[in-house]
Amino acid sequence: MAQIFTETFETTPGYDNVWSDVTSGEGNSIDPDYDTSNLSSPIGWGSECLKIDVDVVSNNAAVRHDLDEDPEDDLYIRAYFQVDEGTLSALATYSGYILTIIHVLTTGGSSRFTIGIVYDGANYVLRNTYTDDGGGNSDDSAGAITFDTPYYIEAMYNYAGGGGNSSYEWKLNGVTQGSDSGLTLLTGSRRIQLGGCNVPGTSICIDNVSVDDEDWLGPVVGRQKVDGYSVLVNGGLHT
Ligand SMILES: [Ca+2]
Ligand SMILES: [Ca+2]
Repeated sequence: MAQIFTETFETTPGYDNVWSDVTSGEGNSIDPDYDTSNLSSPIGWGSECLKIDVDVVSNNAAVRHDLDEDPEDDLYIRAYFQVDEGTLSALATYSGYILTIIHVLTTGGSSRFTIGIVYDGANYVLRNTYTDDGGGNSDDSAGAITFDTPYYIEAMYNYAGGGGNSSYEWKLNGVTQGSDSGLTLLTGSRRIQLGGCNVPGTSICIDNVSVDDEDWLGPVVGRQKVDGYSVLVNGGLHT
């Protein structure tokens, strides 16, 4: 195999075929048809993206996809995101709280890694938290995030058995921000969630999510027609 799925949030092939909403209670919203003309859009955002608004932190607001097969030993994921000025202001108010963008879990719901935006007291940065079965680890991106600007995140989580041979790496706009090896894991990745509910008054727009089991996806570099559908061309090995 190679590319497992791509989600562009356009009308075809259909959000409901890929994602289920993870919500509880009222006060938050999930819009898989958000009009990208409201945004500063990079190449390939098309006319619609996912927008998740959070006002009530006690209620979930995320979307979830379970991979069809057994847990993936090698998972590569790429997602674009952008936030508005009000969201960054809210993050500053709740300094240290994370606005989740990507969260990958095991079949049993244990966290593999989470990447989100946090205000560290000086800058808005990405915070990455990942686990091996001996405990948790985290690091922050080197660069500051600003509003109304599209970025893309990539992460690789490799399960190589339980002997301490597993590894992890994550990137922002194609530049490695952190990596680790020698991880002891009990299983691979299975569940993918976008968004998360930690900070009231925030919203995040996400688009062009691709998952692969062989190699980095890289950036979106264009579109092409396949079987009558317009699909993304990714800059990595698998296009
Ligand atoms: Ca849509
Ligand atoms: Ca789109």
